[in-house]
Amino acid sequence: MENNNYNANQIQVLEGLEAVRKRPGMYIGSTGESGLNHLVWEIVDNSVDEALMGACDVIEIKILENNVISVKDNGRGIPVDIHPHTKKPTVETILTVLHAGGKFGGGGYKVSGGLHGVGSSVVNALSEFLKVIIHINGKIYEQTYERGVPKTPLNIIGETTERGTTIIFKADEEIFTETTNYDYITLRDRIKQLAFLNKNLKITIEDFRDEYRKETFLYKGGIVEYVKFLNKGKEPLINDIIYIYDEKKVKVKENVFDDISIEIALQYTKEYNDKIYPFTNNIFNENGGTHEIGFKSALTKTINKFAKDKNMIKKEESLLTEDVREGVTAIISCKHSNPQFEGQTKGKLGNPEVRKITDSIFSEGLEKFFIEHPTDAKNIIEKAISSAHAREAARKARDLTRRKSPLDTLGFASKLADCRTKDPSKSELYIVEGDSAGGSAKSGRESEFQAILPLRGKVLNVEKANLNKILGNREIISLIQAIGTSIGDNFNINSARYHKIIIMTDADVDGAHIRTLLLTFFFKFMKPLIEHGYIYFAQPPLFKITQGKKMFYAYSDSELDKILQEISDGTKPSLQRYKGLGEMNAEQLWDTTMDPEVRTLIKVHIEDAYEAQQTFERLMGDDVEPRREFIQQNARYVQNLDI
Ligand code: 1YM
Repeated sequence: MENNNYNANQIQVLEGLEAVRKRPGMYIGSTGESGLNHLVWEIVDNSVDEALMGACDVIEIKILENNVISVKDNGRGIPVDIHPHTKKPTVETILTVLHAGGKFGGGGYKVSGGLHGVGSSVVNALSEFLKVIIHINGKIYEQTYERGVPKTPLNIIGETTERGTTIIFKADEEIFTETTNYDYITLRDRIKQLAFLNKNLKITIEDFRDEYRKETFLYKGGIVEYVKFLNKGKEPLINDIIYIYDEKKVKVKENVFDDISIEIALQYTKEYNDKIYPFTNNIFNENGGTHEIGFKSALTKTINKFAKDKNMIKKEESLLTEDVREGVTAIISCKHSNPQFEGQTKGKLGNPEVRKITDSIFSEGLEKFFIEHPTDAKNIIEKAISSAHAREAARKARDLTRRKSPLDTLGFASKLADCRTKDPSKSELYIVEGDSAGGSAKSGRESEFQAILPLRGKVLNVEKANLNKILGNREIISLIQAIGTSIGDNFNINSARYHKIIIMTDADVDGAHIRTLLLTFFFKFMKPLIEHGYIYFAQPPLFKITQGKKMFYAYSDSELDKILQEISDGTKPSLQRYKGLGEMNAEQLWDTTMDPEVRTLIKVHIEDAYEAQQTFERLMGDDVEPRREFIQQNARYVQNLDI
């Protein structure tokens, strides 16, 4: 009877191991490098689980010669007593029977992270050899296996005062045909992450292959230090790293409870993107899940509540989740005794109860932080408000560019006089300062391929504009509509309606200012237009010289001198200085500035636009001095332009 049982078990074990060796991918995902690394994590996870129970605080990982891996912990040691069901030592059962891990664990707070929760027996089955050494109850036990099959009984090889488990194994080249070579950096990075996620756990990694190296990771601050590490080199918006921890027991049925803990660390930086990293039982959930949803809803709710209480936003307004997330770096670490994942890779946590638990733990903690740190709270809320404004402005601009008709619900018509050709490579758009010059340009143009968009200079000029305001400016909106590429992330160069966009402004301070604003706008929102060389400056003349029936135009002072000299004999010429484009009639504007046969266009390069952007930022700052400088410089600018 005993004997039959033994044989029956033995057959089951062999069948189990054979199944793993036949279809390793089912158990470790692949037999490539990721599967190879997986072997290490299956073993390390058991040590980390022991640390989670508070029974271990040091894990040593070694990559030995020939890519042999050794993992050692100072936990309780895998039990060596005879298992009642298999009649063999528990450790041998753990290492030879599939799915034995949890079942034999005897309950308690056990959270396990392995890909399919299959653990050590899979590693054993896929190893050319494996040795387990256990220090327990004053004795050292040892057993070796080959391809999952025990080669020795569990022997006592000495005495000890220590406790813990060591597993040494070599991945089987019959299985891992691609490579059995471990990449130090890959293993090191995950080990570092594990150390961040488990505060006070010391993990070392040593490489004994070619060049010896060793690194030790121990973070007393845990995920607080993780956030600090992720924000290195970024300017913080608040100095503190907010830290919140709590745990809950959730009744599943009579006498059965799930243990759930939620640990969150976050900090705001002055960046615009967010980095929210959710984990469950030390596994990164790339597709988020219920813990992340709970976190985001609590963040949004708490910030809105505080902003309203402090009258920073109106009662009927609210900040959206994307507003409050701007610049946040957060680690959400959930530990759950019975996690339910969606998708094979554990990419998404599914447990529904976790959403509410995370929401309530985080809301409560964040509100407490806000009350204790009102200045930080104010800075965070202000950042979210400015993000909301930028979003709103960008949305408006996008909506407008999507509308087909120039006359729309906004109740204003674009003043664009379009050209007839629909071929962008032949089309030109003149952006003209002022309605009167716009009128001349419209009459003087070659309407087959030249389009005119008059801008009311004053509107732009008085606009002490931050860019949000610029985007709300109807002149700018007309411009976006006319060009057709949309802006920012939605920009598409292929839908540009003109391959020449020509800025035609007066050669004075106002003109220079408008040009600066336009370039800044293109630089910030339609940069590729500049990079493709689609943006130009028109070059209107500064002087008209008339002598009898003859007419000359001078585009600079030196050119004027030259012309005056050339015509010096004869009747005295009359000289007109153009103060603005508006002083030219349609014919003159065509002859001097718009006729492709004679005009000169200045192509704008990205450095010009960058310069304009810098100028713009200086001008819009609080400092008066740069504005004075700008005005002074522009006396010269007018002349520089003509060179
Ligand atoms: C280098 C790998 O496996 N350590 C490890 C594993 C176990 C324990 C301690 C342990 C767990 C429990 C009780 C329990 C495991 N034991 C089992 C089983 N390091 C490594 N350290 N006593 C010791 O979970 O109750 C499975 S894993 F099932 F035998 F208890």
